[in-house]
Amino acid sequence: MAPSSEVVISGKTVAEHNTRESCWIIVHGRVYDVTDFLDDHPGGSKIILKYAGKDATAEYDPIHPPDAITTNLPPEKHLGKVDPETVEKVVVEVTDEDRRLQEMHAAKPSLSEVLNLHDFEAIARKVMQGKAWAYYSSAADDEIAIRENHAVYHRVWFRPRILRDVTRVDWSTKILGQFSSMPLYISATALGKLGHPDGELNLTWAAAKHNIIQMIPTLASCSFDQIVDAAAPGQVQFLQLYVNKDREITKRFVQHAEKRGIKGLFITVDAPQLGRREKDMRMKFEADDPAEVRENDKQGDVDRSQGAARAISSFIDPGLNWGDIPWFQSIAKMPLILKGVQCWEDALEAYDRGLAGVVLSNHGGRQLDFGRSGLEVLVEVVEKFGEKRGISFPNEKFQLFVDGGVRRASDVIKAVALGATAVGIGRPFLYAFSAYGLDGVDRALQILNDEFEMNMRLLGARTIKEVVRDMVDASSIHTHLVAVPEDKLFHSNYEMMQFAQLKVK
Ligand code: 173
Repeated sequence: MAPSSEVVISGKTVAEHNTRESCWIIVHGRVYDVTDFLDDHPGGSKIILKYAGKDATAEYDPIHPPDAITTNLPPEKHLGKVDPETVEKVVVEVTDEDRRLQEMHAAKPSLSEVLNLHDFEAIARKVMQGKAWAYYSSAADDEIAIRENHAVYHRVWFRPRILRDVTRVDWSTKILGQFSSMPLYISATALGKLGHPDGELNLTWAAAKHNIIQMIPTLASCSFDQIVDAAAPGQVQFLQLYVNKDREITKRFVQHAEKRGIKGLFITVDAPQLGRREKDMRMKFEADDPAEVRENDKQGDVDRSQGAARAISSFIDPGLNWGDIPWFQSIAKMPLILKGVQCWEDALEAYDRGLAGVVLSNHGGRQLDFGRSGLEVLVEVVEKFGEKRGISFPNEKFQLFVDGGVRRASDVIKAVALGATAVGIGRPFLYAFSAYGLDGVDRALQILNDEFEMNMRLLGARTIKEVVRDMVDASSIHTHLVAVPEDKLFHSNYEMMQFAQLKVK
């Protein structure tokens, strides 16, 4: 809360500071002098100048962690509170795009007509704002890895067992010692409010209802505490961590998270720099006035590589290395897991250094293109751990997770049969809440549950323990070119990449 002695400034005064020479903005009812910060803003000065003298909250909210402005500006630039009565309401212009999206929203199928996770993607693509869709759906470079993430599941086939009494089937499990109704968790994804005003809270609420674990992202649109506060009593949450160059900030965050009851820390190790997501980059430019973009290009003011994600990721430390692991072990008691491991050598190193597990992942195909799918890496990791350390999986002491490309309970079951404790699902839940809010995520989890019941019975597995290695044939997993039926559902959602466009009418 602001101290009661806080200065109150009228909206009219704020409005007078609307130039590059003196630029004040309002965010969440507070006034900030950002004049000296303009050239340091990772997203460029232009976007701030657009709101000079005005309330920038609506633009600020989805892109920034809630405390970005207070931590980045020195205290003397926090000018005080604005008198809300005196702020000229920003008249939000209803654009043709807004009208089109409203129509699309009204035309959405009812949730009972949504039958699988692919459906959410197809609907989200139609109803989401272009920028949000581009940010969520984009992937690195030529987008080969994102497609491989899903395609790899087509190279694993089942060897079901028959004549077992499958009247009762139970697919609940434990993840890092915590109960989960299914062997999956909601993976961390940034900027939830781009898709829906309640952002990540949609995931928290749905996870509570279904007894599923949510991994809270460092770069959520809602604050960490909001997300923890929204959890039901006893609800389990994990935390995904981007490590700050300033280790004190990371230490405070981790220790705060532990105090708030977080049950596992997933340290992201595959993003020392953010991948190039060209769909996202192009969208930024298409949304701008082309003449203005060219003008700015000349001035060198706009860096084409700076999408929203890149802009807010500049704090991430590319210097993070194995030597930091003992430090993490000294500041946290909860299980530590490396997220973004892509070969058996690194998985083994994590094991030898006493970590609790690894997420085998190429970051949803958004980082290094041609990073292999988590599922393929899983097969190699399990084999080598057997060979080198004589241990088998799933294993309670060191747990393997996989994420990327999962759309069906059968995908999850394949990963479990190959040795994963659980899989992470990210984008499908974003698409679900972008189109339908909380009800969408609830439906997505319900669909997965229904799929589990059927698949467990048809596979002849009554519990997750009975989902064993012999139930799958993964002999083609390392062969990237094999004749398998194309997945029409996935491919009709996949959007062709674009080339740069000529500026002709
Ligand atoms: O994949 C991402 O978009 C991501 O991890 C990220 C990283 C930094 C800022 C925003 C998103």
